[in-house]
Amino acid sequence: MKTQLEQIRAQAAEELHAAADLKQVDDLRVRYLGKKGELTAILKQMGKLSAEERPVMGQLANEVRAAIEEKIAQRQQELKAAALEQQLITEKIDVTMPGVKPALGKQHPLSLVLDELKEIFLGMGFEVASGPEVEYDYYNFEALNIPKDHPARDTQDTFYINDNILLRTQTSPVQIRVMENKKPPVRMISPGRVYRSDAVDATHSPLFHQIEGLVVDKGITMADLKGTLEMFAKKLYGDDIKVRFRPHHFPFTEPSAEMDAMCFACHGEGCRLCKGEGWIEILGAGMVHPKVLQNCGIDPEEYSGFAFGIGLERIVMRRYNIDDLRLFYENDLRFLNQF
Ligand code: 2NL
Repeated sequence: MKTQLEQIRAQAAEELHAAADLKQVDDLRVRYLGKKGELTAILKQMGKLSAEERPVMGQLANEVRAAIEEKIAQRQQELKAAALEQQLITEKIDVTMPGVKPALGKQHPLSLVLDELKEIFLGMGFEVASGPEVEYDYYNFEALNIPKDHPARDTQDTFYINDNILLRTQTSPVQIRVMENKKPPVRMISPGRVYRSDAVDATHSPLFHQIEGLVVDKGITMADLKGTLEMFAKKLYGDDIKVRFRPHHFPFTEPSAEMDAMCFACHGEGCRLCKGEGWIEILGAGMVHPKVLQNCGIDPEEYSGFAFGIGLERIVMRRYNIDDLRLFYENDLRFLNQF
């Protein structure tokens, strides 16, 4: 038995030394030390030995097991170190190689200019509010004093979801909701998507963007409207830009007006951009109709306000000389990369 044990020790050492990978080492561990392994098989024969021989052989068997275990650990260590070494050689990174350039996105011209407009109004103490694009007929029309037979309510212009619910045609419903929930003073803008049932062409789109603004407080007058909006035009187009107000009509404001700014390209001389007019239309505005204030629970005897609406696409088209509205929604990179 002694010879057998010595033989196992020597053979295991030799085979472990020759093992080429961790899998082979593990196979050897099972073969020598496992439950059905060679060493175990010998230990099972210990019963046949005499009482004097048994402890001697037992000790030897333990020594052999310890020796094999050590050899296994040693070989595993060697193989792991060799594998790492190999990995370090083959996976060497050449830091002088040119990198892969990540494709950078760009800001859409609509959000570029919207950010600028927001910044102007934030600077004048306005807050930015948003609200649902799917609205009740009440918030989009009724509360704004747009009567049932008004042409703006025609199904040709409005996407109705059912009798009560529609896609908002302006962002005024956001302002109605703010007035319902907040005691004046109110100083806010509401930028966002609006929807009209229009056929697509160079100047029409069923989806476009509007920025509406609203100021409500005690003693607000037409002078506040004119001063605020003139300041806005100067911040947008430059301090030397003049504005003019023309009478207009909106159901939700009284009186109502449209504001033109002197053409920023020709400074009033008349050019292609302003179609020879010298002026370009910037926005619609007016003093909030008393009925609208009343609808929101604000006493028109105590408070007054002004409101305005700006079409974002038109501002951006004139800024960058873009002649077709469809370019904004097609996401053609040849277009988008120009901004
Ligand atoms: C335009 C005209 C306008 C308003 C929008 C408004 C909102 C409330 C009350 C009263 Cl809650 N008015 N909004 C007022 C005047 C004009 O937009 O031509 N937009 C492109």
